Amino acid sequence: MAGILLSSCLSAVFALPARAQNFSDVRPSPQQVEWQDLEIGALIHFGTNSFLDREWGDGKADPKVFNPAQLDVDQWMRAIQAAGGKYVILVAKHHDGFCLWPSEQTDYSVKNSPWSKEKMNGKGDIVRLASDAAKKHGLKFGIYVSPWDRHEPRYADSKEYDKYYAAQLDELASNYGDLVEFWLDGAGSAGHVYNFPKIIEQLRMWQPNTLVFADTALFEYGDIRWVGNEDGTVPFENWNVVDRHGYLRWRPAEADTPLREKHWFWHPNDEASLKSLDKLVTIYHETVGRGAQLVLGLAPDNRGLLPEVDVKRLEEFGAAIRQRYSNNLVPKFHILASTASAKNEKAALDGDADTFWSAPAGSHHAMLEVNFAKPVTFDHALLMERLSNGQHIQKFRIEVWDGKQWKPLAAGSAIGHKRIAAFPAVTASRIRLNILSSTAEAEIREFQLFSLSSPQ
Ligand code: FUL
Repeated sequence: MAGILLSSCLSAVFALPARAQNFSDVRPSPQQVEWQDLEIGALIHFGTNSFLDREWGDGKADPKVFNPAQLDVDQWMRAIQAAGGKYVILVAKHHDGFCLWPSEQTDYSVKNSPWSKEKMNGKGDIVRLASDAAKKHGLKFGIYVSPWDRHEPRYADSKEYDKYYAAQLDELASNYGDLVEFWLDGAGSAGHVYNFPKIIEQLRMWQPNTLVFADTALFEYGDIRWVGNEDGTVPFENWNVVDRHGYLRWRPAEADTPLREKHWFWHPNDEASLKSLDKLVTIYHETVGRGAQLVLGLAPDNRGLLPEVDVKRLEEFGAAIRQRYSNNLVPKFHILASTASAKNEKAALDGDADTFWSAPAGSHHAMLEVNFAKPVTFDHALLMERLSNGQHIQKFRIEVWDGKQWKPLAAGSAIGHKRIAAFPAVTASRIRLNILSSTAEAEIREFQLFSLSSPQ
């Protein structure tokens, strides 16, 4: 009997971790918290495809075609910065298998290009140039290394290819400084078995802080998930915790979309596909404004430069976002009371995302009110939830006092890292965030209001 009791107690204890997993208890790692604050990144595609008017190389292109005459990685980084980007991911190897660094594992790389031989004294290394330039411009640096490889003969043998891939990753992870993100692309990999846990072990040895991006179907234990489309939109309420076969994990969404419609690599005479400024602003609202990361695909041309029209569009985009969200009406007009609770609330109303307001301990419902001395007109609200303790808010409304009652302006379920709500302009002196339901006490970093149609 005692034996039976003991074994049933033991099995209960051992079963605990699986049963204890609960959405609201799952928290981000410090690296994920930091990464979510970056908000905008860039993904750079450059390789033999850029010289051959191709999107997906077949792995047979001669390295001799890779010969940019005016390569200027500083120009790439300046444009990313101007767009408001905080990190850059370089496609070190795309599906064609051509490596932008002189890998010792293959001859299919820049080392056999005229660019390296003639212009770089045989030492050409685009990963080195780009990672140095990123650092110089204050951008975090990451890499995309395509698992699918259409050149490498070992691809036909999963085990041998895993060794090849791990050795390449070893080179990249140990030679180019801190990597913010390691992007595993899922295209073309269907049916192929990769030993990703082993590969990631290798990465972690050099890079304990790198976040792994992968489609949930490709790699179960990724730190960042694909948003599910390349249109630059989050078409759902955005929760950071996802369930993968009964295993819950904090896995924020990254929405990647190219600056030119449908094209990740540069193509000649393709200017018409450049996304308009309006489209990019909409994309920002539908990604960053829905709590996801936005990654814009940029394509240097066959000179090795981002086309001037692309640079101009990136500058316009960055300026438009800065201009839209630079005039937060809350700290400008909110009347600060001197009570202790008002001081706590101030942390969400001060325009400083590093401070936060906590609802009373143990609460599942709370309000945060803004009071203006005289009525103010606004048409957008920006909310940021503090996520270090998990994503807790599950239902909210933004409401205004019309003199008699509270009227809803906007409503939703998830707030997450950021939530931007647009509504018809309204003029009011009392506005509140009504947190109708939260799994634990809500924590708000920012509650901001803007008038985008008519500046105040
Ligand atoms: C896709 C790839 O097939 C595209 O070529 C591009 O690299 C994009 C970012 O991911 O899966």
